[in-house]
Amino acid sequence: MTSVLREHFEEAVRNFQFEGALQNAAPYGNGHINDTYLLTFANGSGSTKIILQRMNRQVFAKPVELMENIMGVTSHLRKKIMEQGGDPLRETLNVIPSRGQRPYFMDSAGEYWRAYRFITGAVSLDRVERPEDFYESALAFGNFQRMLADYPAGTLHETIPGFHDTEARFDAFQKAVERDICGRARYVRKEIEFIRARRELAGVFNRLLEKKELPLRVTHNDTKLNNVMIDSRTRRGICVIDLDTVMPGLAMNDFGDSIRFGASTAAEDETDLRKVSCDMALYEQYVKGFLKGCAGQLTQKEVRLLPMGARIMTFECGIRFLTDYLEGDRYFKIHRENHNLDRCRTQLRLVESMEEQWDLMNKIIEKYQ
Ligand code: ADP
Ligand code: GN1
Ligand code: MG
Repeated sequence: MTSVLREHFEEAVRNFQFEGALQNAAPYGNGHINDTYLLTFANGSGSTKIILQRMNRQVFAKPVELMENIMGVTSHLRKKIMEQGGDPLRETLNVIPSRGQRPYFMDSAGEYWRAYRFITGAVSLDRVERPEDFYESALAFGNFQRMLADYPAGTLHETIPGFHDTEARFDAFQKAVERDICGRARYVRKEIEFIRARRELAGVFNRLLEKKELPLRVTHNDTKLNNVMIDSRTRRGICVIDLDTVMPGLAMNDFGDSIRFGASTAAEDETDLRKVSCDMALYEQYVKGFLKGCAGQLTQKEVRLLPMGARIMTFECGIRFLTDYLEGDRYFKIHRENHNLDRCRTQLRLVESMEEQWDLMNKIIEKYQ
């Protein structure tokens, strides 16, 4: 931590309603967007863990609106969880207010911080360890969507406009290639061609939306496996986290984003592309869990389009990583040179793998429809 960041970090710690003496603080997790810290406070004979996050201001221009979304959504979920006899302290995020009674704290540099109770006795996985874990994550994301089906969608702020507008992502990519501000386009001709050859894929959902053939639902929009907490003892998917992008969206995209990350045979940043493919057994687990979690709410058309969601979300993510590489790595956190390029390559390889297995992906859906 730089000394300036430390100063603001300490300012933030002082300004939330935490109890006890700070024992330990360390960066935490593998998110690509926010700065996340795990804090441990000693109180009485025990200790309390807290997640403190500095929200990414480059990505989220309106953190106050964002926290308004999170307060609304978590209150709604809390009510449902209690009605079902669940544990609201473990099954949804719990925001800890600032000393000024707000769900965030703005430090003297104008950066926004927020704090959550740490969900104990649970893990967030960066890779599927057992197929059942992936099934559980699918159930959790499906349930999440179902529990928010009656949420007043019109009250949600759009925290990132056009977040999954794949066509707009495609256009931004084309611009980035044209401008080529870092002179990197010459290294990625093959990837550029791969994306350009699939231009039509980017517009598939927009065409259907224009024809009013798809419903907008309250969706999570960032359904990576590490955005769901799995109970360490029961191995149940207990809590969906990372609610920054909860907005009206498409069910297929929530399904698809999970597949691109969790059904891959390799890590998102694997450099040996021979190791990367879309695992059909994992895909099937997810189909099963997600449909069960959504409990019959999806239309036939949506169910039929789930494989398309996987292909499009993977394609879009590849486009986003390559765009960021071309623009000088300004959006996603990187930990090594060419990190975004490596990530882009796995996504494009996965798109290819899905294309190779396209019939099977659709057959599996038919089996559960
Ligand atoms: P990002 O937007 O950067 O991905 P997340 O909100 O997903 O940030 O947080 C990063 C990681 O921190 C998560 O993947 C998870 O491992 C952990 N985490 C976040 N919130 C909690 C929580 N309330 N309890 C336990 N772990 C959490
Ligand atoms: C980001 O925040 P995180 O790491 O859960 C990104 C997703 C991408 C993902 C790729 C707000 O997710 O859209 O699919 O990285 N989140 C945002 O790993 O852009
Ligand atoms: Mg996350």
